Amino acid sequence: MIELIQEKMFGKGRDVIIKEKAIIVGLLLPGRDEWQLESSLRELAQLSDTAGAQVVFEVIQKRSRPHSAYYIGKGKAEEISLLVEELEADMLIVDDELSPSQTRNLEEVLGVRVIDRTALILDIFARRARTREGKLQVELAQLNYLLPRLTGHYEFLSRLGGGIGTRGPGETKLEVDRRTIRQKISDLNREIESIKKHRSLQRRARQKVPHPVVALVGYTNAGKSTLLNALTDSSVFTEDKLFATLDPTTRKANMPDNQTVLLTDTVGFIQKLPTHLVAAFRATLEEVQEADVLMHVVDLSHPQREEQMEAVQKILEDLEVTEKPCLLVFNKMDLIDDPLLLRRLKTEYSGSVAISAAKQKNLEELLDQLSRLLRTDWERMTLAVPFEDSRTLALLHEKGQVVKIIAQEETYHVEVLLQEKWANKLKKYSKGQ
Ligand SMILES: Nc1nc2c(ncn2[C@@H]2O[C@H](COP(=O)(O)OP(=O)(O)OP(=O)(O)O)[C@@H](O)[C@H]2O)c(=O)[nH]1
Ligand SMILES: [Mg+2]
Repeated sequence: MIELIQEKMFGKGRDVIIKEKAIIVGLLLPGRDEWQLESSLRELAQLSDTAGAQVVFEVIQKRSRPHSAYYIGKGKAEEISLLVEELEADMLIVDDELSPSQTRNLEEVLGVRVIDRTALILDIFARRARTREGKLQVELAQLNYLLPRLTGHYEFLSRLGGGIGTRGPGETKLEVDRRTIRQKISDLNREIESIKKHRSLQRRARQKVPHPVVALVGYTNAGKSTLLNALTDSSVFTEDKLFATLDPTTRKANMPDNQTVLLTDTVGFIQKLPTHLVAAFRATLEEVQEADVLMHVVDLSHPQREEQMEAVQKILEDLEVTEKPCLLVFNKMDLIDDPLLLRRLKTEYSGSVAISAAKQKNLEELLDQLSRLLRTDWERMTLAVPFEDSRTLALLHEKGQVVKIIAQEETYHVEVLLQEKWANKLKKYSKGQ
């Protein structure tokens, strides 16, 4: 029976290294069609795989709303408990966030760990955090998630041993004592706050040479880091797994018109992104809020492309950045053999570009579109500044991007890119005025 199911779900002959076996479960609620649920569960299976669990069975239950005590119905929970025994599963993974009591009740019926979507994502983040800031942010999110779930739950978990849901960032195990956790949360908040200040100083230093900042945003696995690498000749870590990138990276890129921009790669978004995580990652996501232009990278080949775009849009709204100019980039076009689709998207989303970051296709068109967007923000002008007016010249260097200076007849003719505010202030120097 087990072999049969595994074969059905993963195909024959797949190399199965079983670390932990998981059963996944989702609810078919009114207003949600089966296909949406299926795709959400497929993503949950992918997340489970990234966290090191193998999905051995998938359960769907149709309900009008989640059961307040068990999420699924009690009868269903008992059915699953038989499955757990038969398949020797180590845990149940649930496609939504559970209340502390739902988790506890389910664990009592099943006798194995119950992990919800939030805990699973937090676990992946805990494994992947590399920088000090990333680790602090993940730990804060984990502790905030754990705090209301402590009563009895953790003693139960410790009885069941470690594994997914019990790991902290790095090699540490999560702290489980309530008082220590409260103290830790306030320490972490303080430390993150101080890192945040340091970041904003860094950002200000960066702005002394005010290159426009372009932030890459998009659903996890869309190809943001691959695109950053392609455009800047760097080698940021990329992987065909969810959440390869956690910490923002900024690199310089040269535009066709010799303008320099700063490209920032950020953490990928996902549907039902845990609120604890968004809150904890505020500092990192500020990179997005500080950007002049956004590039929204979409995996063109993904069957849930539209839903993923919507999920990203929602998070951008939460971050209050929808007013920023945004270039829509359809990536992985090499996987698409449908010229009609490309044409349709081009009409539907005017100004969008289709590229392949991995195959470096259509990158020139992307850069052209990007320059166009940047130009709406940065005005290119040529100013005539008298030799003796060294203050204005200094101001141009400080606030603008000086492209070229020619000294002629006691005047500097300065070709410069300026943001609107400064362009207006310095208009009087404009040649031809
Ligand atoms: N076929 C194809 N694969 C691509 C392309 N761009 C990226 N990929 C692959 O897609 C996977 C994800 O790429 P990443 O660049 O890590 O994606 P990301 O958006 O940075 O993902 P996270 O950091 O996890 O949010 C990798 O396996 C890449 O090799 C492309 O243009 N074509
Ligand atoms: Mg990445």
